[in-house]
Amino acid sequence: MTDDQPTPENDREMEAARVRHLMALLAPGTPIREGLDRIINGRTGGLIVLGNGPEIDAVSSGGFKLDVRLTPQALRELSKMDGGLVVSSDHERITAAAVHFVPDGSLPTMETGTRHRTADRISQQTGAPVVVVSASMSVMSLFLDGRRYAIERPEQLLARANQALATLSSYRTRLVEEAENLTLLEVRDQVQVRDVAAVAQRVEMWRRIDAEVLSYVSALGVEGRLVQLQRNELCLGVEDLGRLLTEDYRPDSVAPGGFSLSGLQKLSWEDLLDVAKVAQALDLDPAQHPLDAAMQARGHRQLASTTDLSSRTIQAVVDHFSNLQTLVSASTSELGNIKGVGLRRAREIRQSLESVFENDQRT
Ligand code: 3AT
Ligand code: 3AT
Ligand code: MN
Repeated sequence: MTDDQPTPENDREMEAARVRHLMALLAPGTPIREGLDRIINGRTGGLIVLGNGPEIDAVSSGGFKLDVRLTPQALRELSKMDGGLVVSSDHERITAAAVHFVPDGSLPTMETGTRHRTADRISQQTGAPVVVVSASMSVMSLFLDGRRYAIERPEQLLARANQALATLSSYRTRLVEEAENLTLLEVRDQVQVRDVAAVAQRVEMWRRIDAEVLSYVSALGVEGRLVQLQRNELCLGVEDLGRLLTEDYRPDSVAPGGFSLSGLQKLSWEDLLDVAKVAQALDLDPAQHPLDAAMQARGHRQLASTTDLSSRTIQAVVDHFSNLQTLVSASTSELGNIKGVGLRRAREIRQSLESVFENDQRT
């Protein structure tokens, strides 16, 4: 199965990506959001079609054509009239006001109020996103392709972002523990498929929560700065860890590009918790690579985490040895003879690997 096939999951993902993008365009700090907040604070309502063009004209009747810059003030004042607004696709201009929209009344909608029913149908009929500010409920919604999404207030979003950050932090702790455990097993040459899959699993779990945090950050706009800063702290090293893991353990039988953590993105949460399914999603065929089969690291991760060698030099060192065990037992002069290493770096490599291995003997 290729990634660009139009499966229901892909459709949902594309839709989710579009909603995230729109939520960022409607985030605090943008003129349109400031206008929407003014409408709410003034206890009036609004119906705003995001995007203009012939499809929108076809469902518009009455109102006034105009072409004014979209400012928070203009949005609020023009929304005081009955009817709705049309804004340009780039959210820069208001192109019509006091429009009575007449979308196809046979399109299904679960909404009750006329403003919300109309917004839902405009979006279904034209594909344009439509924002509604409810006068009676003081809430904002985004209608897109037959669905309604709440545009949440920053304090609601912040509460959930902070929860997600706490989860991200505990997942990070757990991931670091799994990676340390893997180091221990590498030193003892006792790594099995299940141990590698366990780290991959933790990286993917972390990534999912991180994606959630990022969607809050973009929906929070200017209010999301502190969440963003905390998130940045919690992502240090994780992406590298995922990459190093695949460089260390991709079996020679699996083509480059296979054994990729992105394969785990397709797993449901339930399947992700099952290491056997994780191993399979990493292209490790259970007949050839059962969970208790031994694996050996090439040494990318240890070299990257204990030395400051460039990735090119690390690659040269790794290419020279068949795995971490032989690398560790190599002499300084053998290391030094590798192209791009030299004696000084060879000593550095020896020292850092020795310290990893000695740590094990002390514990
Ligand atoms: P007011 O003078 O404000 O009472 P209006 O003609 O300006 O009347 P509005 O657009 O303010 O009308 O709409 C007021 C309410 O009328 C909103 C909605 O509950 C109801 N309404 C409007 N159009 C319809 C319709 N086609 N079918 C059912 N109810 C409608
Ligand atoms: P509220 O939650 O009351 O704001 P609603 O969905 O209950 O929204 P209403 O029937 O109360 O909607 O109508 C409120 C206003 O919505 C009336 C009118 O200014 C605007 N509106 C309703 N239908 C349309 C339409 N077809 N085109 C443009 N504006 C409309
Ligand atoms: Mn109403």
